[in-house]
Amino acid sequence: MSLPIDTIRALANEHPKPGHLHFQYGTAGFRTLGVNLDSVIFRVGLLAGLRSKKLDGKTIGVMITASHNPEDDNGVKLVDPRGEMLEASWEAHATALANATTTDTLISTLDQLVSSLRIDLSKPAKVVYARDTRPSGASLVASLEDGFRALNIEARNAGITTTPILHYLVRAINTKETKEPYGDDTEEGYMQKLSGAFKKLVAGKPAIPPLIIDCANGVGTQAARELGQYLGSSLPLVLHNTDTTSPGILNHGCGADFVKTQQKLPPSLAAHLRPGQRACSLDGDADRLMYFYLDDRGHFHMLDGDKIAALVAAFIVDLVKSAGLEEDIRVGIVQTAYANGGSTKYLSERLPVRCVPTGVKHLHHAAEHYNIGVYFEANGHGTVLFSPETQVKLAEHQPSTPAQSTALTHLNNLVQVINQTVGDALSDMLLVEVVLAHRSYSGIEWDSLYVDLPNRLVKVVVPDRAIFKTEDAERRLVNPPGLQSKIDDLVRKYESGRSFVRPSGTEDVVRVYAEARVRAQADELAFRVAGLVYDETGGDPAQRPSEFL
Ligand code: 16G
Ligand code: MG
Repeated sequence: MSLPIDTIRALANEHPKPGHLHFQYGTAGFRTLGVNLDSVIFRVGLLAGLRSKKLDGKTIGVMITASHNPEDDNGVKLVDPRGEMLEASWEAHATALANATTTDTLISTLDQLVSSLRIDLSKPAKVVYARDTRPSGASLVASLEDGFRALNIEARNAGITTTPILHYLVRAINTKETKEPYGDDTEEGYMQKLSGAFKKLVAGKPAIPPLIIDCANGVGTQAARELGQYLGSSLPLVLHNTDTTSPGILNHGCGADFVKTQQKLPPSLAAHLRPGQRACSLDGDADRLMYFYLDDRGHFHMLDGDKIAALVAAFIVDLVKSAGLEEDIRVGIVQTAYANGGSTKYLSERLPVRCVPTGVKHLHHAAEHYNIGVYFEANGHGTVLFSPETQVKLAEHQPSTPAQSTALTHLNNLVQVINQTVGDALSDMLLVEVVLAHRSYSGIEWDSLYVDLPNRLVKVVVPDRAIFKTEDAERRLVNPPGLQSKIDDLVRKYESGRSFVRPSGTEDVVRVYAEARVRAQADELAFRVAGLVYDETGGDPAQRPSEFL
């Protein structure tokens, strides 16, 4: 069987590539201004079909979203059959297809992929797709559907939903009628699975006070609303920033990325949050989560991905011990260089910690090496993976005491409450609430598990970020030559100083991170390292990054 060239040609001609643009499938898939994405999304439709055929007709996911980015941006990513990120080797195929300049080159690129990857075109192709609430979403979905039409793909529209729900659906569809069904392959199935496990986990605990959720004016709004109905009084949710139709407000002055980068309360919550009350922010596609609270003096305290990891990992370690499975189940944690030094110290005293490069795919794969792998990025993206063998062990283990039995039941319910396909703000939120309920912690006790080292993140605009090459999980620069030793010399001057430099995978900038014992020192170190980076690339002295500009 060969490619339906005529159909592809006719449809491809309706989605021409803008001549001047280059597209790159990066850590977050393709991402740029929504108005520039028509051809890319059409071609992603084609690629999803090839990927499905290559995997013997398994269902592939396509999510149209630009997460925490501004409203005018959009993007697209592919989801592999178990609900995980697209296999890395296919990122290059996606990039090649997206950059084919004409319909003819697109068709020849497709042909090459089919033969080099030995794709059997007679296999069926199945896809499930969704989008977030961005205004450009509807027309991009139409482009995607043209891509599906071109390859005669069986496509299921999951409508407007969160990224993690789409990942859930992919896994649920592909595990239907297998030995390890992930859940009913509907949004209701997701809601039931998570809320059902949550209710069992908090049964018998004192009533949980209401939790405020900042929905970032994004797609998390409707999912949180629905989840709230399933949860009922087991977890009262109070939703804010729920306007998904007014222009310009998605992720604007709110959402998980705002909280993390500004390290402050979304102004829209100021009138609603009482001292001590727990609140959390989702990002624009609800795969990141930030908790926070105000203390008695009204000071803002952020509980980020590192704090979530510390809370959750310590809880799971304790449950594994209580279940009598300490010798059988190895719990480990995966972080990136952005993890606060305070968290790494706290965690390494309790369990094995690994550091990997930024990006969910790196964390996810590293976490798969543990029996139970907890991974979180400081920005609030993360989840917990239970290996297939561990899940069997937990399901079949015979406890010898009532205490062991209780701990085992909790672990089995955690397997259900956690969305293991990808970081999921709503699932992570339930997980956090479970631990807080079990530990009888408020935000204050949780926050005091360890003290964050003051830190600062600075962006440096450089002519060519591609010259920045890193090693050791992005903690050291190997290029430009000599720059790392200058950074080392600076860092040594600061108590508990740490700093690293890496090119962003999503923006045309180089990022500088620094932390130190006290705030002023962390700021100073960050700006001095940023200055070194800037000088190295020969920028205009007037534009040199400075705290004081
Ligand atoms: C993307 C990644 C996120 C990472 C961020 C880093 C996924 C799904 N998302 O949002 O994990 O933290 O990029 O951005 O992998 P940066 O490279 O611009 O710093
Ligand atoms: Mg996101």
